[in-house]
Amino acid sequence: MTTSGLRLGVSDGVGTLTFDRPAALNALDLETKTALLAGLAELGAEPGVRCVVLTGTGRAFCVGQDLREHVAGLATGSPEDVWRTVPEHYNPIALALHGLDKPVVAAVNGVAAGAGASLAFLADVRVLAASASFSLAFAGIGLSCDTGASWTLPRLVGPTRALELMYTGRRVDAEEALALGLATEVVPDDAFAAHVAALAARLASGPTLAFAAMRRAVAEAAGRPLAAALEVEAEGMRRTGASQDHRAAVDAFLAKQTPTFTGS
Ligand code: T3D
Repeated sequence: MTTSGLRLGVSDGVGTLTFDRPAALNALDLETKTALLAGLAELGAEPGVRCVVLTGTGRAFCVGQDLREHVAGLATGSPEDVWRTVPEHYNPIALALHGLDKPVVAAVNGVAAGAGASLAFLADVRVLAASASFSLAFAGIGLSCDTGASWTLPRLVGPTRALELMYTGRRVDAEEALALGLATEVVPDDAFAAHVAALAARLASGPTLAFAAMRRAVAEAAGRPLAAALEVEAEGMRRTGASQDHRAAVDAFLAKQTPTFTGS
């Protein structure tokens, strides 16, 4: 299904959201932001979707805010109207992505800039095509940062490197992204689509409940003392320990068989 600048597809347990405005390097206009928020809600609520992939069409992943729309808004409306997009779109999108109870893969097919980079940083796994790159870009247009970059980036690369990347907005190519910990893996361009499909299929056939509990535990642990993290872990273990997936997988292990996970 295509809604404005975004395509949503579901196949074999994998929900894919594809930015599809290649002529604008998949910049986020109002329609695309609205569709992204709705798409995340739809995939999040669909139990048959067990892994979510975010990717782009053409030579970009996503280059953040559509600056043509932004400038047109500043020219015709009040600045307050333009800036409402942060609390009304970018923040809910970041929270929706972060709050999904299934693995999220950013398949970074090309350049990811500004809020486009921030979206990728919110994923659990960032697979980069060899020709892909990141740019924090915000400083280049005299802006701060949004869509969670102040929260994700220091956690990924440490505060000093995070500020260096934000201050300069410089291009970080795929190999450097891997070295910095911004990329989980880098794949040659011609093998990229097949690699992402295999990875997503693998995650979608995994123990969904356990993945969701891990996702939550890791996110919650980030800003909490050890004792609180241990409580979240204990609750996750209690819930996943009561699942059919767990029982079936333990039985399969003892019988030297391969488990089948159903997400129940
Ligand atoms: O209220 C609010 O809106 C606040 C929200 C802010 C959130 C944000 O995301 S702010 C950050 C916005 N993004 C940027 O500042 C990135 C700007 N783009 C770039 O720095 C470069 O284009 C790239 C590094 C991403 C890629 O460079 P390059 O050399 O590969 O391509 P290019 O030639 O610069 O761009 C190609 C076309 O895409 C060009 O259009 P044209 O001349 O072919 O008609 C360019 O204008 C267009 N384009 C690139 N980025 C954007 C864009 N069009 C609209 N919005 C963009 N963000």
